[in-house]
Amino acid sequence: MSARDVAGWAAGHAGCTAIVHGDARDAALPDRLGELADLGDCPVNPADVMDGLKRVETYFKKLVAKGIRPLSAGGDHLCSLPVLRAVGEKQPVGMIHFDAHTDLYDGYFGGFKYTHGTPFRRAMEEGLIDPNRYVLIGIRGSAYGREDWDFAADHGIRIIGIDEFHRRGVEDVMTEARSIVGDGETYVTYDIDFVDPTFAPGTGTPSRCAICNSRNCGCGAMNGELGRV
Ligand SMILES: [Mn+2]
Repeated sequence: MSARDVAGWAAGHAGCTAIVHGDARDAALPDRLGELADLGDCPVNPADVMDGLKRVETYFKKLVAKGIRPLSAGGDHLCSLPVLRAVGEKQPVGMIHFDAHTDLYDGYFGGFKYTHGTPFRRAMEEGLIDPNRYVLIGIRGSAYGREDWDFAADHGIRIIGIDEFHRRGVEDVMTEARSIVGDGETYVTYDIDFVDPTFAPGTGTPSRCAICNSRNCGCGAMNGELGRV
């Protein structure tokens, strides 16, 4: 499907604004590297979490069915769960996860199952992620226990904590991350608290001793070469 087809499809959906940049003259622009369209905001329900998840899932399943590789931004990390339900529906995806926290808890805030701290535990339970192609990078900061780390260890999920990240450096860590996910379909997710709060203070759970801006850009560049979302 071409970008203009995507735009036409998006225009038929209430609330979607499609923008296609067809005449980019700078070869470095993303538009020259692929066919892109801004599909606007995904429908949500701010008054009902479970209904909101269903709406996001339905929206992204329509995109995936049309052969579109989605790139989404915004919301808290629970928003990744319905996206994974779409991209991992036919077979589990690999995952590179940049974050200060694992978001692999079973329950949060007294046992709630669908929160920003639990999305990837649910995704694992639903068979959406291949644990052997799953790597978390930058983990540190506050925690409520070791349950999430234990779950990761029990399932063979690789955690590269912030101390190891600093010791080895961007190139070495990303080389390992790319070898873990291999050539299969891979979902890349990025929590803003991966970056040190000195540079990105607008997050609910700021965690110090993270990476500076230049190293952050290094991770982004190496993921750009990965070429799949
Ligand atoms: Mn986080």
